[in-house]
Parts: sequence; structure tokens; C-alpha cells
Amino acid sequence: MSVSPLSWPELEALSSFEPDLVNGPTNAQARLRLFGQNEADVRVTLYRDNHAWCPYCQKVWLWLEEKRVPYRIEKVTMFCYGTKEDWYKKIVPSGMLPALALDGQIITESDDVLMALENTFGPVQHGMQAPSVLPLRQLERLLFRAWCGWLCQPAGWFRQEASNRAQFVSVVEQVEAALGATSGPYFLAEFSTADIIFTPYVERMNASLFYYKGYSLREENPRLSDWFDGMESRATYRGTQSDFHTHAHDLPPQMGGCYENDDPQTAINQRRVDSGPWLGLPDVAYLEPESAREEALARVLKHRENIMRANPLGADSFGEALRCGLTLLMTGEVCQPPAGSDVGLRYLRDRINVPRDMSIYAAKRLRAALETTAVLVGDRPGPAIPVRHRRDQNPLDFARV
Ligand SMILES: N[C@@H](CCC(=O)N[C@@H](CS)C(=O)NCC(=O)O)C(=O)O
Repeated sequence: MSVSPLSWPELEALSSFEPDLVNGPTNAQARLRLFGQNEADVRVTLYRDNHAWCPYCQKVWLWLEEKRVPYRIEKVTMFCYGTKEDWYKKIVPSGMLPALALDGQIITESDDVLMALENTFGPVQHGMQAPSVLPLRQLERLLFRAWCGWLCQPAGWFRQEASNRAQFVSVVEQVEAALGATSGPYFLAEFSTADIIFTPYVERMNASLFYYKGYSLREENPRLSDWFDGMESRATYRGTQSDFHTHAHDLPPQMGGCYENDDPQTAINQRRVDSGPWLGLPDVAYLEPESAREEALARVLKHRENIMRANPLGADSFGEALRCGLTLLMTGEVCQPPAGSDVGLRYLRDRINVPRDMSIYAAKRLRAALETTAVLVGDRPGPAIPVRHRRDQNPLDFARV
């Protein structure tokens, strides 16, 4: 039976989710991190992308969170989402991210940033230049190149696709062997810089190969599977972690194209990532926090004016459909949205960005509520997600909070 959607005030009453962005667990929305220290002690500013997507930024972000070094965050637009801020180009003329201000001195290049941080605050267990870490850093680059060689080349004739895949899998075997050299889940006896170095691209490999190649890195490789579980046991990593949907659609403009193969599993995986069900995908394995739905609601409420304005249905028509989706999210009650709102609901479903907007389980719950609501009125897809840029995600549209 269909019920009437909750009003905005009724929805607001259901939302008390308010994370401690300054001293609490890692969160993409934070602008200042103190870890219980004084603001006067802050020596570091991290310049990173608005979308919490840039892999090199994730490396530095994770490092700072692991070391609990107090820092500020300044967010900058990446070229593919919009226009680079002039103030940032004055600091870093190339516009490249990340950059770090350490005691007022600007450092670019993520590896140099990590080394400067190590020199000042000490390493995360074993540092960038440690004899145990150096070969692992080389292995990470080898894996990266093999991944690009498979993902970013048109599948072409069958043998080329097969050899690109074989090349990647052979490097993964080396990674499995490296992980197997220790008894714990990490690359070295304890969590270290080596794990931080591998994190951004292994996460993106897991997502993109699942979606474009029908290959599940996390499920097919037991050591990597344990490594992902180990990473997910850390609140630091969970705060930076993205989901398959976000990576699958943010990677193509960044990588200059991601090419799907004709493996039947690829089509199955794509349907699942795009249309659900999202729970159970191998992009996350830790238990869902109880706060997931409330978090999703709080994030939508905070930005609801902008969300409605950006929607192709327009603010007036989309509001009721959105309230239907949120009512289902919070109460489990099905709520019939206005005729024709399937397109608007799926537009939003496809533009939830993890972890920029919310954490991974909150996003899965919200995508599911929007999709279940959309199905009630139609099966039309939302406007296509662009593949050459992502200016549909221009942060300027969300600047008016
Ligand atoms: N070697 C650099 C690479 C950094 C890099 O490629 N950053 C990209 C984002 S992932 C960037 O800033 N591109 C400019 C832009 O997209 O605006 C590092 O390690 O820091």
C-alpha cells in the first residue's frame, strides 16, 4: 500500500546525524582536523579535490589521518568537473593536486609530500625510503601500468584483450606473493606506508575491472581480499573509501577512457552497479553501520535546495518525488511519486558521490530508495552520465549551502 510522503519538517525530525568533523572519524566533509589538539598547533594545510576522488590526494589524506597530524583542508576543483580556482593557481600554477603547505612552504607531488611529512612528523611505521617499502612501491607502479594497459585500451581483437588481462593477472600474482610474505593482512608485519601507497589505485582497480572487464579483484585473490578487509578495519580508510558506482563513472574522463570487454559477466556487473542491488557488491565488506540511513537523510536535507535546483525535473516537480524516496529510506513505507519523476529520481541516484557526499553504506541505501521509488512510475533512465568530463558534478552548483 502506498502512503503519503513525509513533509520536510517530518523528515528533519528523523535526522539527528551530526558527525564530529574536527575530532571524530575520518570524513570527507571535514575542513579542519585536530585529533584532540589545539587549532594553534596546526602546521599543515592539505589542498585536495572537492570530490574527494583524486587518488594522489587520497594517499596524503590517509597518511595524515593515520598519523593524526592536525591539518586544515582546502578544496579545489579538478579540471574535469569545472573551472580551477584562481586563488589555487596563484599557489600552484599547474593547478595539480594534491599540494601541501607545511609551515607555510608549498610542496607538490604526492611522494614528495609524504617524504616531507615523514621528515617532520615521522613515518607511518616504515617510511617511503625504507628498504622494505621501496620494492613494494615499485610493485605498485608495475601493477598500475598493467591496470592501465588493460583498462584503457580498446578491447580490440580477442588476443590483445586476453594478453592485457594475462599481463595484469601476472602482476597481481606478484602482489599476492608479497602479501603472502607476512602473516597479517598488510604488506609488512604491521600497517605501514606501503599499504597507504597501494590503497588509491587498488581501490580503483577493484571497481573499474569489475565494471569494465567482469573481473573481481577482491573476490578472485585471497590475499588482496584479506588486505581489503584489513584496510576496512581502519576508520581512517573507511572515511576515504569510495564505491563502485562512483569510481566506474569518475574514472573515464580522468583516464582518457575506460574500455569494456564482451565478457558476459561485464554486462551483468554493469547492470548491478548502475541499477542495483548495491548491497552485497564487493566494494565493501565491513558490517553496515546503524547510522547509514540517517546519514543519507541528513546529507540530502543539508543540500536539498541545490539538489532540487540541479535536477532535470526542476525544483518544484522534484521535491515531492524526493520526499517519497526519503520516506521509503527512513520508514520502509512505499510512497507513490508523481508521474514522470522516474527520470529525476534516477538522475540523483546516479550522482551520489562517495565519499564526497556520504559514506558507502549511506549511498547504497539512498540509491536503493530512489530506485525503488522510481520503479513505481517508470523504467526510463536519467540523463546519461558524461564520459569525457563530469561537469554535471560541478561543485559550483552546490556552493550555495
Ligand atoms: N605525480 C602527481 C600526480 C598528481 C595528479 O595527477 N593529480 C591530478 C588529479 S588525480 C590533477 O591534479 N590533475 C589536474 C586536475 O584534474 O585538475 C602526484 O603524485 O602528486
